[in-house]
Amino acid sequence: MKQRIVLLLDMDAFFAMIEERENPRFKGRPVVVGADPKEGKGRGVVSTCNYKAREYGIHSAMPISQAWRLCSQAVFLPVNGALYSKVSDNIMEIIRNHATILEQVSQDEAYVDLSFTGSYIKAEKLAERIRKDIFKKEQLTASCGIAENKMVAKMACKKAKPNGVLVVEKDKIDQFLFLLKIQEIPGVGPKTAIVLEKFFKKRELKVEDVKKATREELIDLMGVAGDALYDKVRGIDETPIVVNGEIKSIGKEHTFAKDTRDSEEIFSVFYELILGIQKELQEQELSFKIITVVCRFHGFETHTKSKTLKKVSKEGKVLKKESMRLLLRFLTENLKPVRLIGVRIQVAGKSSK
Ligand code: TTP
Ligand code: MG
Repeated sequence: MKQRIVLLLDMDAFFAMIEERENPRFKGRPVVVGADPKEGKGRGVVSTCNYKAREYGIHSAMPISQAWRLCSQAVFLPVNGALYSKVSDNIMEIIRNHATILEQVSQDEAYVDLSFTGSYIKAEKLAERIRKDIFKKEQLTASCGIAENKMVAKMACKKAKPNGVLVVEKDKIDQFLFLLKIQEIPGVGPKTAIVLEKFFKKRELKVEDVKKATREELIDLMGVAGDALYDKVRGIDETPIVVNGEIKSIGKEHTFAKDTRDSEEIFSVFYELILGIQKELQEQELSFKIITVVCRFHGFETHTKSKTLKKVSKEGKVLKKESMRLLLRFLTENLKPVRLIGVRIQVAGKSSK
């Protein structure tokens, strides 16, 4: 069976980092986003805070009055939901430019299927490219966990934070889980931890301790949650990535390190982009009808050209021929150096085999 590679990308201190970006004067200061602290008398909670504020013990869901007591000199800001939603959409769009199968699980977090890269090394390189792209376009940092399933990817991402990537290969999962506290397994809260501590007659349980119980014992203790926990402590999770909505388009783009008119360079990069799309088309058995090529020239002048096919196709050679034609038209019509090229197809549906 083909190896599964799952990426979990989660933005760092999401709301707070957006506020820092918008207000450079807050740089280096603790920033808390949430309810109004009203000089310590405020009600409501902290939505999030930056990493500087976390050094004072402040965290999400903490009463805002407590956050005030911990660090009254922090910058306290209200939640600007409309702005964060817009940024969230932009982030998801950036990720979609690199990979198609994506499940957004919250405003700042998405699982992405990177199995198509074929190896953990290539998946890690792609994760770095996505992070770089997000930073370039939004001046925000993201962290990534990469593993063969969603649960381990999520745990790896947490360990990679802030601004990092952690890959946990399949044969390293046991080692990764070995010394973690049982509460670090997603879904194990304080109440479950107490139930387990009673059962094992031991405090501060590690994942390794819980592995000593049989499946039956855990089911007796916790019902279906116990059944799931038996697998979780072994790093087993077969939950699929559920794409939100339908896959509407597949696109790839490349920004040249230096603006160029070297047609050999331009066409060879373009060909790689086409191959990438072709691979995804085949893997997901999709067909297309509209092809769009984008070209950004020196000075940020951006143009797109599209071709609508007479009938739906799933053929890589059709994609190649038509998109190369569009690119050629760009290069003959405009003689400026090229900064970015991209190609996108509008998915028409599942192709019949
Ligand atoms: P998280 O990803 O949980 O937190 P974060 O991005 O602020 O920090 P990090 O991932 O680096 O640990 O949540 C994303 C956003 O969701 C967060 O910026 C604010 C919001 N949020 C709340 O409003 N209330 C909460 O209790 C949590 C956990 C998050
Ligand atoms: Mg986050």
